[in-house]
Amino acid sequence: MSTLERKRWSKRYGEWFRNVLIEAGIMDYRYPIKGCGVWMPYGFKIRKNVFQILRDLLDSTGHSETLFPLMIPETSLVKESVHVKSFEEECFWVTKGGLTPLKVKYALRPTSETVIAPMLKLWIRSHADLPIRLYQIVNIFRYETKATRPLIRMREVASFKEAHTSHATREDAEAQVREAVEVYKKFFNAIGVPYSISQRPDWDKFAGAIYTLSFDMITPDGRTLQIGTVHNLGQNFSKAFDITFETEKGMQGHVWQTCYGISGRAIAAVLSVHGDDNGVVLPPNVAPIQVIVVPIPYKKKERQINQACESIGTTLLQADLKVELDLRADLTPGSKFYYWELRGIPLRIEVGPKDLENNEATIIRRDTLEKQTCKINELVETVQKLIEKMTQDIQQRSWQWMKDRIHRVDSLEEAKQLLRKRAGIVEVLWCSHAECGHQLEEAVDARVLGVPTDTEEKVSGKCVVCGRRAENVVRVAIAY
Ligand code: 5CA
Ligand code: ZN
Repeated sequence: MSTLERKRWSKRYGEWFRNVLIEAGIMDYRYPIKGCGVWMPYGFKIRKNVFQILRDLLDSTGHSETLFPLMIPETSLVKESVHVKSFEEECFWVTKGGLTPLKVKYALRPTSETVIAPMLKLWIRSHADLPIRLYQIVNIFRYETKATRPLIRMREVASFKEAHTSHATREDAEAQVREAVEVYKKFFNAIGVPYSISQRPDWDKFAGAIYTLSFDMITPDGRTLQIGTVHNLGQNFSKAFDITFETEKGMQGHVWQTCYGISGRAIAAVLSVHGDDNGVVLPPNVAPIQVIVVPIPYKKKERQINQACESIGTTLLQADLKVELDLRADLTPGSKFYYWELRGIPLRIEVGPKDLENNEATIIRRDTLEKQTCKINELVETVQKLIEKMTQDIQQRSWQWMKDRIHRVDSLEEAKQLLRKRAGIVEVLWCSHAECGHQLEEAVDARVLGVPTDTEEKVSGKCVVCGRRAENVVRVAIAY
């Protein structure tokens, strides 16, 4: 993809994203409730692949999948005082059973700390029961008041992976936070999505957490999107719900907890970072179909060409590739190309009369649109190599793209200019006082993402706001 194409497409990113979701058969957002979308068959397959990668990573690191109820009695939700303050306004409330008003109303889960806590209280007796690492992939509901956007800001977040862990010590919970960050890094690397990791400022952490680490990506229009968060909950919920255990020394203690979540935004991220004017570009491990075979019909040779395509399909299938044939007779090859490019299929194989004659096939990469011919007997090897190369190239390109959009500046004016141009993430030095953080947000008309935790840097210099000695680098961006 040329940078020119990237530029045009990124200028109208919001519109591009909305259109591509429907046109490529991923999500239909026209459901008659705001903030609810329909996963269409093709989109659902992408969703399944993406979440399978996450499931495998969690399953292999000591997490167990569970399923808790959707509804939370108000009496549970109110127990943690900070949590409820933030979430009560964001909940959808069930107030009636049939026509009968409920004595205690139920919230549809906006997240599940207060669903899981009363059960942990019953399950945890002693240090031998710890750690407990649970996760579930469910829908959650949030009455979002900011502009809703498909996948990015839903009111029914139909794809929400939440993990909840409990530990015997503060140190164990700390270690779990680091482990969760590693899991998320592996996940985003696997789907080729670049990220920065920052510790959110205190005024923007998860309600009920001690601190929040956030994964943020840069969207094609130069804003940022929070694509995953890891929270250290300390003992806030365990004290509110009285989740105690007998320690090794025979004392009673409250458990230490963490939680971390990833939503359909991760899918928005995959679709967004790799896409272009022709549609989405799917990394081969996420694509429901990796290779689409399209015959180029030629008079009197139709049957032979179709047969050659079928034989290619069988060969690739035997090599464990996800391959399909497009033998639709009512469509021209051109409209088939358009159709599959829009859907982001990594490789297209064409067989025309000339290919047939030379015992060859033509292969086109979706990401670069480069064409090459290949002898039929070398096809499997070539396709496998291309898939590997494309996986690496996609990842490398998107990381480079992101790195080019992180800017270090030393004045508010420069920061403001860059952010106004939607140039990505801006880093400045900061004294770490909340006061200056708020002033910074106001001065540059953007959000503080937080202090980097993915780089190690000895900070020396002055706070960009007050001129006192700086303690940290801080990232600022126009966030979605
Ligand atoms: N209980 C914690 C960890 S599971 C929690 O709810 N954290 S959260 O509020 O930060 O949400 C986790 C992730 O879900 C966020 O990082 C964000 O990427 C995504 N998310 C949050 N709200 C929405 C929404 N309305 N639509 C789509 N994704 C969302
Ligand atoms: Zn300052």
